[in-house]
Parts: sequence; structure tokens; C-alpha cells
Amino acid sequence: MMSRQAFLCSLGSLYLSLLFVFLLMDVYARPANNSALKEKLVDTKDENEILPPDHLNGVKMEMDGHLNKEFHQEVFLGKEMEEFEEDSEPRKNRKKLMVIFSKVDVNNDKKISAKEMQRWIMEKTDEHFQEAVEENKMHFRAVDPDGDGHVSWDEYKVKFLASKGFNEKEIVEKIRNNEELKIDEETQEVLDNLKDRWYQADNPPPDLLLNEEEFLSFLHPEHSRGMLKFMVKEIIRDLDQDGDKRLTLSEFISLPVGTVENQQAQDIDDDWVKDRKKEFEEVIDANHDGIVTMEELEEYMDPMNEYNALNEAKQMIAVADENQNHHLELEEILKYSEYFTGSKLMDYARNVHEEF
Ligand SMILES: [Ca+2]
Ligand SMILES: [Ca+2]
Ligand SMILES: [Ca+2]
Ligand SMILES: [Ca+2]
Repeated sequence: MMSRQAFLCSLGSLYLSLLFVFLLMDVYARPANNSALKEKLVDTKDENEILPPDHLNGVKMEMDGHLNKEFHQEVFLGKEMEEFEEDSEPRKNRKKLMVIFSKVDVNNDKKISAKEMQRWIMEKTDEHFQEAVEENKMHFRAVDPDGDGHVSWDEYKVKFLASKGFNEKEIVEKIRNNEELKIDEETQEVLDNLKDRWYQADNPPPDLLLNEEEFLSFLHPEHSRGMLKFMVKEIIRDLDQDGDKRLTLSEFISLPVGTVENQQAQDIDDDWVKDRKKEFEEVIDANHDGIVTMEELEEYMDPMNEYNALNEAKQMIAVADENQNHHLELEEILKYSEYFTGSKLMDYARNVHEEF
């Protein structure tokens, strides 16, 4: 005989299956407008997923002008980033790192050269890009519920405002009747920025309709030349104090205008200033004339730039190259694993030795 609990349980799952069938029927009954179910699916995810992400993987600078602290890890681990973070078991991470090492070491001489690391960085950067393309497919479906392959600015605006808690139906109605939307100042500012970006992502003809590819460059400006320029312009605008559209070191080591309240905290944050100074002088200012131009910043931020990847490779090797042979051996990578992967693995090795 079935226990009472098991009976209730199967009754519950029967109910759920029926509910699901009804939901499906409801959707198929209205093929022209199946946005209801999709919205439900979207709601369960991050509410901001249709917004351009704040952080771009594999790009050296954040859109707010801060240096990307995890850049090394992103170009070394690729899409395995999360796996490394989530798995706190050092033994497993150590194994993963050894597997990565053997993959980077293409000629199998048990050491990684700058060329090998450069090739690896390019490969991992491409991995981040492919991930963005896949995610974009999903996000595009969410903003293009009727599936005609184009999203208008108004359609996107509605989705954006809905994600901010506005009533979607009301917004649609008001836009249709040309009524005022009554949006708070902060949201309006975000919306204005998004619209600028939307214009930039819209290739000719300028109809404010984005297809999937244009929408990708809207969400991920790092992989489109035009959008990269736009992103660089915005960063310079935020950091440039005298309005000459170029950055001096002192402009670069100040926080963006509008975050003045952080100035005091920043003054005492020596490391922050030191890191930025080093990056400005040694890397971004390519011709070392003390000025960073838009072109220099654009080159610096371009994730597909092979020259940058080689520089990065050399920098990564220099950090851990204890025996000074301009190559990385497995032991060196393990010792500096925190730099490459974000997790300490050498301490673990030492502990194991002590244990036995
Ligand atoms: Ca090698
Ligand atoms: Ca300036
Ligand atoms: Ca320069
Ligand atoms: Ca070495």
C-alpha cells in the first residue's frame, strides 16, 4: 500500500505536471504573443540580465574606469573561472591547474614560453567571447518575444523599466499614447545612457532596431570596434578633468568625477594609486609621452589585440619566474596559484607534507 505521504507527494507532482501542461497549452493557444511564459522564465533569472553587464570578462579596464583586478585569472582560466571559484577543494583545483599547465605547454617541454602563454590567452579570450554570444542568444529572445529578429528601442525600454519594477502593461500603454512616464531621476539617467549606447550599436540604417548581432555589441561593446571606441570615449569623459580628451597621470589616478566623496578614502589607498600609476606608465601609455590618448586606451582595452596578449603573457611569466629562465614551470605556477587562479594551492601542498 502507498503511504499517505507518498500519496500526497505523487498528487503534488501530478498537480505540477498538469499545471505545466496548462501553461504550455496557454502558450500554444497564443502563438503570436507568447511573452507571458518567457517573462516568467526571465523573472527567475537575474532581473538585470537584459542590461549590459557592469563587468566584462577578459577586458583590462572596467567601464567605470577601474582596473580589472581579475584580468589575469580571466585570461588564464577562461570559462573555467567559476568552477575554480566554486570548488574550494584544493586537491581538485591543484589537479585542474596541472591539466591547464599541460594544455598551455603545447610543445610538451614541461615549461611555458611567452608564445605558448600568448596563444593560450587568445584562446581563453575567445572562450569568453563565445560565452557572451551564447548568453546573448538567450537575452535576445527575452527582449524579442515576437521573434521577428529586431528589437526596437521602445520594446527594450519597456523590458528595462519592467526589470526596475514598473508595471509593464502601463508602460506599454503610456508609450502608445505618448504619455509622460514619470521616471525617477536616477532611472532616467541610466535610461539616457542606455539610449546613447543603443544608438551606437545600431548600424545603418539608423532605425533604432537592433538585430541579434547589434544587440550583442550593445551588451558586449568589447568585441565591436565601433562600440569599443564608444566605451573608451565614455571612460575618458569620466576621468578627463581639463576636457582635452586625453589623460594625464594625475587625471588617471583620480577617481571618476562624481565619486568625490571617495577621494579621502582613495588618498590613503596607496596600493590603488601605485597599481594605476604602474599600469599607466608601463602599459597604457604605449609611446611613453606621459599622455594617454583615446587610441592608446582603445588598443589597451581591445581584448583581441595579439600584441597586448603577448605583453600580458610576459608579465604573467615575470610574476612567477623564480628561476629566471623566462618560462613558467609547473612548480612556479603552483606557488603563485593565487595570482593565476585566485586560490592558494601551495599552502595546501605544504600542509599535506606536514600531515604525513
Ligand atoms: Ca613549452
Ligand atoms: Ca585631460
Ligand atoms: Ca601616449
Ligand atoms: Ca621559470
